[in-house]
Amino acid sequence: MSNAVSLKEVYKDYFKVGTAVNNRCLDRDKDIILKHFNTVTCEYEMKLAGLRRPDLTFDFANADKIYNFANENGIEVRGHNLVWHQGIYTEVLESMTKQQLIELMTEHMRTVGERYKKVVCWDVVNEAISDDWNGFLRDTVWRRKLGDDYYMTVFRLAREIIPDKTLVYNDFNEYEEPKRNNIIKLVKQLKTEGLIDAVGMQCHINILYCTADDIKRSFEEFSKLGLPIHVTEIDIGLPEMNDPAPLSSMTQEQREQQASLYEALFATMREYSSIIDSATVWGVRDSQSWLNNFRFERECTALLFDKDGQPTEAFYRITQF
Ligand code: 9MR
Repeated sequence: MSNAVSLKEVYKDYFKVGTAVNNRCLDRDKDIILKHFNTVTCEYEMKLAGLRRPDLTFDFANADKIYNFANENGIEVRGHNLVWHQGIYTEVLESMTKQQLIELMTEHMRTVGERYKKVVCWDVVNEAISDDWNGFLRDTVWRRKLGDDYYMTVFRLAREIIPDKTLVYNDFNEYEEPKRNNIIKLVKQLKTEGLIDAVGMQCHINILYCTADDIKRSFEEFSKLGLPIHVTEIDIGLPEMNDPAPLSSMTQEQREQQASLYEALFATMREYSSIIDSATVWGVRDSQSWLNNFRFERECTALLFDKDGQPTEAFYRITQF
């Protein structure tokens, strides 16, 4: 392993630093995780379909493995997630009545609350806001069954069943103004009933769509909510998502832009560190990233460690300031 400085050490006076882990990377990347991160999020294993079989019976094996690894090593676990339009068995949920769905969620929250006592927070509702800027909510099975205020219902349940957890609303493309305004609208509604404790800004950004100014503006606007911020899923994609260009065609200029944007993101987070709980990168090394399989297969570089587990240019930029 390289003798690079430890990320969590560098950031110890600012915020916790995290990574998304899964069962496949846990053994391979153990040393990197232990050296650099003090919080982890399960990439899949704590989602509804990660915790349950298609007949909805529980299978805790995968989530337990990560939870136990984290506990044995004094690493915090973020709970991700309770209600989302993916990571579920849509057809099974679609066949249920409203009452059955509420019972399922009640049982689900009670079970994960009791089993994963040391999980500090839960992304209670994930990605409820529509990607259509003129709309408000995304169409999901939860919304169809529980109604347009389903996120209020779900947060009320969570407050009652897992009262000791930090309850988070988590969403992406928060750097786009129209989407951000909708996220803020939803968070304010939750706040009126005291149902939310923190906001999750995912931070999946891309050099083509997001500038340092956009980043700064989003932290400024979210800071006005008066809630702590969890930066939950950082990665900075290089190429156009719809362009199947191979990695080798990326220009030096684009790589430089990526490193600069990482630098700007972490500088902005340091500036807002009084309200930032944690900054989590969405994966340990590049070969793990969901971006490798998003829309088509392509080797991506978006994280802080490359496919060989070596620190990237972005890593050096965010640790030298
Ligand atoms: O990175 C995750 C990938 O491995 C899973 O297959 C996928 C579906 O469960 O979810 C990915 O993570 C998503 C996260 O849970 C929520 N925000 C968007 C992330 C990237 O799709």
